[in-house]
Amino acid sequence: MTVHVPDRFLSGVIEGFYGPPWSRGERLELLEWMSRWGLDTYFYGPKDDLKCRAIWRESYEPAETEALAEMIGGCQARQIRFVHALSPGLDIRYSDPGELEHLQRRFGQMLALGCQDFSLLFDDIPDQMDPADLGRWGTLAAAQCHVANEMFLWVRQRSPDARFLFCPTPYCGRMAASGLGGPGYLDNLGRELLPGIDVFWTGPEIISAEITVEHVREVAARLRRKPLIWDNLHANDYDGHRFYCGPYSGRAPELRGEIAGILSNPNTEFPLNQVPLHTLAKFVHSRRDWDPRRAYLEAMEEWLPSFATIGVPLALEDLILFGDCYYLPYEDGASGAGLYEMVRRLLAQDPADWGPQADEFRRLATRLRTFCMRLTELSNRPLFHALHRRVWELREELDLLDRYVVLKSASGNPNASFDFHLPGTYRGGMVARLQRLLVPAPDGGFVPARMTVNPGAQTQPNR
Ligand code: GDL
Repeated sequence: MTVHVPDRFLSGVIEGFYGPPWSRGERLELLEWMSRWGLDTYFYGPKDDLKCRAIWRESYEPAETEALAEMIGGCQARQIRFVHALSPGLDIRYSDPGELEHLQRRFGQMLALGCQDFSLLFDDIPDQMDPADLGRWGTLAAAQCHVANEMFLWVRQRSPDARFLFCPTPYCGRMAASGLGGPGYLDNLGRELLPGIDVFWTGPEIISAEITVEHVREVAARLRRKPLIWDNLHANDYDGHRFYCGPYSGRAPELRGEIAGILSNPNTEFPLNQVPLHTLAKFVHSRRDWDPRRAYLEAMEEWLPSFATIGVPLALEDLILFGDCYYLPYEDGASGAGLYEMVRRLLAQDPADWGPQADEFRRLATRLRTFCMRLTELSNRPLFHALHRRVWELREELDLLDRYVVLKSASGNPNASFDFHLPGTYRGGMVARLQRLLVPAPDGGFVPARMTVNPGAQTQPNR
């Protein structure tokens, strides 16, 4: 059988994060966004759909197939490709032919629902194989290629135009450089994986600030195909305190010619993804004048109606100030960065020298705090609930800083004592104490905080 190599650029969304999968209503809203903005692929692979990963051999029950069929139909009605993913890597026995039968039964169930495109994911699994598999295949890459090639041919016989996407065990530059998956993993993949199969790649890192043409060309040479970008730029499942509503950025438009497509795996909380996905679509369709900040400002303007309240409307410039505080993993938006710098400089100085800077900070902080407080009035309750806990935290920090600045300004005494939260309440708890034991260093490593022994039995780092 000759296999045709896909040439259509894929653009769209991966539901592939850890945490609660999106609801039916959210997925249908996503399809509306995608068809409005021109994104063509929806990838179904939530890590916490047990039947995608932990118990991948088990078929879906009728209630589950009903929801999936609805989604497949919704995609077809809008010319959006629906890709179904299985992650068998946690416990698959590569040399057991019965495992291929399980995969075929699972994909067969999805084919019967109208799904035409499939994926096998081998991310986030142990890179050890059992001795029987090792004896038969020699390397993890060879074993995975065997399973993927077999499944790809099986799918193509039933769905001749199928896209078939494969996620390797080392799926970013850092993982490959560390030898994850065994020596020569990517080169083996390049040689042994059939040419019609697309291979996912997240860039130099799992969360890549930048993905350059050069980087992608090197990967393509090893994989012997253009990689398909699985973009975690806006994923937030690895840190419950954060979310990202900044623009799609750090990728030049020229990149599009070097890859098989871009699928974004965004924030776990669906309502927080409007600007990330809208700006991704703008990037995909942009010409040479691509400007992420401009795309962000335009997308924020379109997001503003979702912030309708039961009272006085919220202002766009306040939404932008707020969004700038939750911008991108490695970057604050301009006004968020300005606020941080303002307060950082203030605290580094003797309060006696603060002058008008203290008032300037207080004005900006009050504006942001008021915006945070007014989010409780949002008519869109799912949006409010998605924001609520992080916003509460921002508000508490702004409150704390404001009270600190007021106290120190009034007393003129830098040593005046400052009692605000009952010890052990706000920022307390075991996890917070653990976090204070190792502090981040500028190179991304962690170093022990200076320790003092608390006579009350707990050992705590200096604050
Ligand atoms: C990952 C996981 C992904 C997760 C993301 C961010 C891939 C291929 N896999 O490593 O499911 O959401 O990091 O935490 O990216």
